Amino acid sequence: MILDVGFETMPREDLEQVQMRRLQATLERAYYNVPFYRAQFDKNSILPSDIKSIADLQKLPFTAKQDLRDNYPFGMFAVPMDNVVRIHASSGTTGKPTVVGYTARDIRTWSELMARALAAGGATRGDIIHNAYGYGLFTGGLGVHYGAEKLGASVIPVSGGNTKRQIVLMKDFGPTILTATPSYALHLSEAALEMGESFEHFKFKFGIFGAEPWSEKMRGELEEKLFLTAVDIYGLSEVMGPGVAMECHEAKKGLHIFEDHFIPEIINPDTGEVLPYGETGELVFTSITKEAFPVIRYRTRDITSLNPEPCICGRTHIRMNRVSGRTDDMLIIRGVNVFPSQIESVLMEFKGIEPHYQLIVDRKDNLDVLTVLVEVGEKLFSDEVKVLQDEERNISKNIKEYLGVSATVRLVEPKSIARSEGKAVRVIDHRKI
Ligand code: DLL
Repeated sequence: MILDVGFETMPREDLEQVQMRRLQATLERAYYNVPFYRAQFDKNSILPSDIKSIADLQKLPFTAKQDLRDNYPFGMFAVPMDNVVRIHASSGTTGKPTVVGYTARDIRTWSELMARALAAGGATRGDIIHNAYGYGLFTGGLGVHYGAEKLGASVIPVSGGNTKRQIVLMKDFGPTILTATPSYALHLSEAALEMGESFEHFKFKFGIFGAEPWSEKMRGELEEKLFLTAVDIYGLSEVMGPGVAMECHEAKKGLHIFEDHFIPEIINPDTGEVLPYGETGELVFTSITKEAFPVIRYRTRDITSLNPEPCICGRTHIRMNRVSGRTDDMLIIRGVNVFPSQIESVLMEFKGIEPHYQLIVDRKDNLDVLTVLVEVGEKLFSDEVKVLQDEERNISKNIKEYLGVSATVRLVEPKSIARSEGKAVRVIDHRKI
């Protein structure tokens, strides 16, 4: 269902006018209220009024995560703290967290966008949403929560963890929409089976999965194991939280970016050059309605491409393809670039393999060594050692063939790789330790 027909199906010429008006207001707000942005403009001898078209955005420098860190905790806020009603933070793997703030109006905007996103993913006001994204500083739990209430659906604020209780609630309350990271969703299906239950007997229709990269193969796996339609939701704290972009369940082919609030660009991550539609690179966002925490040309580090083709759902907003990884998740193994999601795609080709894996990288005798640990299902595990060894060799061969990198594959016991209740940890890189 299209919740906001006016904006979501707006002809692109009109949309561009809306964007331009909102962009101008954002640039003014940033320039006059955030010393960092003012310095950036001044350094380039630009005034907000010099930006007269969307293309002019390219005259402005990028904003990077480090800039947010340098202004920790509240230095990037464009309103006085009196007007900030909510703070979130994303922890990241190194250093201080990135802190973001919202005014009351920002929270309303976010709730509306999340309501739109849930509707695009198949939710209606008649649905019961089992929200297993973590509540707290992470934007997932509260983002979905406010959107669900705005939509008028019933939300179960279960958060991540306490997995057995989640299964009991699913059985008793009969929720129809599951919101969780894809890795936690798989873990839930496993836990249900262990408890003698099955998602087959639950009432879920749609699963709205995001917050970490997942492959098309993983979609198949989730749909099969959870008996629902799986759709992709994208967002990041710096730009707002979940609900920056959302896949429509009608097409399930890329995520519509809510362009009346965010302007996307794709750049070459090495040179900063803006790339045309269809080319893969780093996603960059400019927010055009946020009050407390505007971002101008923010480098997300997420790798994707933009698809301007019209969509069968009727939305006119451009689609971004599934995020294949982050520039900082990319492993360089003996000079070859590898994303965990590419390994995932190879693994998922094999029958009897479970979608639980971990990549261990180390350096031996000055050479990078990649070991792929992957769980096998009970059935394959009970086979003879030789069968398992053959399978390890076959997977390794395919990784070499498709990705050009040598990897030692080790099939490990069912359930031996740690499960996450939020974002899965796919890579352990001992070279960095
Ligand atoms: O993960 C917001 C979110 C919550 C999105 C719930 C979707 C659902 P952060 O913790 O700031 O915010 O992490 C943002 O997670 O830059 C991506 O690298 C990754 N990410 C988020 N959604 C997807 C997705 C939330 N659908 C970072 N596919 C982003 C791939 C995703 N990666």
